[in-house]
Amino acid sequence: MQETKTKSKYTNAIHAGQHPDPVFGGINVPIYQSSTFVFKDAKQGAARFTGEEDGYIYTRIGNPTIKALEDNVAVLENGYGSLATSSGMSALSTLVMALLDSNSHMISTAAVYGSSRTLVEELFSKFGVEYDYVDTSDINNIKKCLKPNTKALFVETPANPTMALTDIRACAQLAKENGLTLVVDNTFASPILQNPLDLGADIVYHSVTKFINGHADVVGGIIVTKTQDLFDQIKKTLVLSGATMDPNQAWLVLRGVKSLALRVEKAQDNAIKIARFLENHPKVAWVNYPGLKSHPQHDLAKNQMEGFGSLLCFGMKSGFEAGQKLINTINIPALAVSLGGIESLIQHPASMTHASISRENREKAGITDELIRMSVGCEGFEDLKNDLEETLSKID
Ligand code: LCS
Repeated sequence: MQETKTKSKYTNAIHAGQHPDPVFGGINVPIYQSSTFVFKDAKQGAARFTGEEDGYIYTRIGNPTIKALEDNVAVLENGYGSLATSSGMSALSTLVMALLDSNSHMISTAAVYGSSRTLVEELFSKFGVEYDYVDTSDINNIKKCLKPNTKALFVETPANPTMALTDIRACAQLAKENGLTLVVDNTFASPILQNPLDLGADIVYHSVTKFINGHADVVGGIIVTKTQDLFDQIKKTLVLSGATMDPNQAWLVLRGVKSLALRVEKAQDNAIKIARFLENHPKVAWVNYPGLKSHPQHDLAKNQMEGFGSLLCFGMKSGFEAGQKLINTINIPALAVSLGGIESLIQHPASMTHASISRENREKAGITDELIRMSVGCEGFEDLKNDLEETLSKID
């Protein structure tokens, strides 16, 4: 399925999977806003359904605009193929449905996006899926939870919102030894900075709402598999569950992805400077950013990532109240959830993105009340720094 694997990520983000409109030569893939596709005759319709003939049938099963996005991200992640979904959450629910059943067990990173955990704890548990959420930054914690019916290991690295990392190569080894499918949520790194399939993972998925689209105007998800077998298994689940993407959504994401490498580069250049600024600020107690030497897994970040990204979290010396004051008064970063967009955002995970997790589980996962998460965008660094400096100066 791949075509431009050997080119740079700048080139692939712009060109992979993209073909000019075959009718008029328009440079962008058109929005094929059609729910269904006309067959020349009954024989052709039947041949499309059996798979004897390639071609489109119905948009839930496949659509040329969605396919262009899928081909693009498959190349960026070095995968066999990819499947676009209606949201990041539907990418995850499709994977759980495809890989697990009422007799099986999964292990996952504890500090994942709040709804990702709640989905399994509250919804899939109703269908008999067993789970353990552990600190996967220590491989021994995963080993301790292995059971005869463990089928899949879900890892989010860097983790939302703690920025803890998990060693993907070590997990891949463990997964291989124990017959597990290793799934990595690569949303925080984006395909520009980390390619889990190259490190031994079987499946990678993204909330494309974040970096891949990058402009806070689409909710979407994507799954990339390493093999055709996994692709076929997941495609069947996705087409049946109907959690597919819409062509309009796909077209917007195709527009966003063209600048992915540039946005990631600029945002992380800002983020490392912001992280250093905060780390040296007398009112800030701690900063978690994989690019700082103080990050406990800084070496792992250098080893498995091609950059440190643009998400960070921190706590104020005077605690929760000071953090709340900061997010209420800061000017440029908007007080809003989501991340990975061109604009900076700031939020309070314990009461917002991770509020659906019990306090006990949140605290065990390191998501304390004082933790503030910032998604650093592509604004001018001096503007972001001056804004933070001025805001901090007004907080006790
Ligand atoms: N995976 C990660 C790492 C996420 O951060 C999110 C959403 C999802 C999956 C789900 O994707 P969605 O369905 O929203 O496209 N994270 C959010 C966050 O931290 N703030 O708002 C949404």
